[in-house]
Amino acid sequence: MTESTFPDSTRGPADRRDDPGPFDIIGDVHGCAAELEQLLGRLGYGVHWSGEPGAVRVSVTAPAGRRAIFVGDLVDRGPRSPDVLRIVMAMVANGTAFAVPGNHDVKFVRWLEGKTVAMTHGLDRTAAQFEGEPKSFRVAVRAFFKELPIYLWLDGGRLAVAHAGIKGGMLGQNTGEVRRFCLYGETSGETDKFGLPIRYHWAAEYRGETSVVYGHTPVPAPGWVNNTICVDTGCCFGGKLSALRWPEREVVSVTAEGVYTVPVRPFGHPPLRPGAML
Ligand SMILES: [Mn+2]
Repeated sequence: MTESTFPDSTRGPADRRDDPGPFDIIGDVHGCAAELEQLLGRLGYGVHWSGEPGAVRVSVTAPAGRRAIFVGDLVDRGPRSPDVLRIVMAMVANGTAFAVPGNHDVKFVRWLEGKTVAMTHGLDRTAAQFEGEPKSFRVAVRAFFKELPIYLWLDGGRLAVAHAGIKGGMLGQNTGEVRRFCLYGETSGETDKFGLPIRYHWAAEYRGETSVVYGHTPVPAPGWVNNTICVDTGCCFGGKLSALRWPEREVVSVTAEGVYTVPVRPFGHPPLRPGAML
């Protein structure tokens, strides 16, 4: 995915430091609707489908006082991106969830807008799944993503959520550099032998007091690195879909029902940035 796909597709940050939660922060869903329903159930949410094929509706209830937060990358690679969007859009609309965009979501929106994008990294599957969807749904999906904040800052400043992470000094800012980091993390601008962008392990250098919860890089299991935790456990690759409960700091995971996309790069944090100061 090239960074040229990042323009003005999302809003600035959402300063919700006055909101203490509690929250259930959910990693990259990537079209895995069955696992999302299962995870939401484990967390105490109720997902209720109604309507006919072609006019499906969903409503979601939350456990008392709790809200979900999606770290982005709702689409691509998995079998049911439209249903994932239906669930998350219903939750954001009724106040039971917040969400931030991922790099896949931004690229998908550009495809929805008819712009020229490479049909790679699972976007081809999402496009095929949208063939049967009405224009009204496409319009609603685009509007949904356009309204999302680039990152969330929560709970008295103790918690931040961004798709690929955020560095301490970036909190409160909304520059192009910050927005690019939130979507893509620390990259070198080059691609590796798998054709994927080279990433660096920014979290290893993190020294901030704000806990940062992010996704983007599939890891075998969520674990704290300094004051950060990655909750992308590669569900679409046959791994798990995971949530971090905040402030409890408990991880809840469900196992993928299948391998929807064969991973080309092994799970795990990327290498340190050359010259990283630890
Ligand atoms: Mn992802």
